[in-house]
Amino acid sequence: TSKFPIAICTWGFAEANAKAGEALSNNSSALDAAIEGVAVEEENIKNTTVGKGGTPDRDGNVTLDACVMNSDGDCGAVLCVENITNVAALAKKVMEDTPHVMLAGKGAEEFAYAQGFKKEELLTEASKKAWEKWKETSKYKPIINIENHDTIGMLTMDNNGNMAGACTTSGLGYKMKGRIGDSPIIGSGLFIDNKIGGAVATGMGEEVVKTVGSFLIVELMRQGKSPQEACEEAISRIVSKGNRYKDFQIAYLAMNKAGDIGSYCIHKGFTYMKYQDGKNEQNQSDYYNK
Ligand code: SD4
Repeated sequence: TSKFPIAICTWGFAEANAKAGEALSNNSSALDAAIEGVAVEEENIKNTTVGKGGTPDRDGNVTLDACVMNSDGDCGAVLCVENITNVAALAKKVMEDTPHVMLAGKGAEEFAYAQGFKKEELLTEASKKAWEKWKETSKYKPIINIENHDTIGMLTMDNNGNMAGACTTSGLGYKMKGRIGDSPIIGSGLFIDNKIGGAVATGMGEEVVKTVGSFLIVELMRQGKSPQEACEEAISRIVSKGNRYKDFQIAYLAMNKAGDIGSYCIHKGFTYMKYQDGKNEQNQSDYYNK
């Protein structure tokens, strides 16, 4: 049995993870496999936290955030983009075809059309109905594990042991217009150092950004912590700030250069997928609030 390739991703996105794993087995680069994998959820209209079918902001606009990072340490991101489904692929275009790392809003959208991406309506009938229902009360309270929490973050290791990753989301449901979360922020929603390992985050993005969670995990692994220990330390930075963590969920998933995997979250319920040796399995994460 060979250790590589490996694909892991947040939540029970079996099809997305299998897609990445199979691409890796067919010698795809780590980054292309991750982008192909997450595209399954970007295109899945039943996933109301990623891509097409994503929950809109409070004004009814579906705005997407995504980033990618490759094994050379190059990265790209798009923030608050409308009308484009495959925003992780778009983030790769920013990385490869512009002198920049991030493009936001209309600029990102125009760049997408110039690159041949299709203009699409991202608000589905179902998410429009749910938004109209939400407007009756307009209460904004993030719900742990459900509704607000199905972002896909993926880490891949190819046949040569090189790592990459992608993170893509529609962000928190009914967020303020223009709000950006952790998912497109390199070092927060995603970070890869091909010498050390990588990490991805899902959950209440504001808290991940405040603690630069994914970068923190990779740096802790650099200092000798296992992926599991590093994820636990990153969660501890958040929960040690006081009781507010009771109202939100954050989950981290990490992999080191040896292919060891760790995950930790605040509240029970986070799962992740692992593809290795041709097998695609769902795993439960350990959690803090017992
Ligand atoms: C955000 N981290 O925008 C994302 C939300 C998320 O599943 O993970 N949803 O803050």
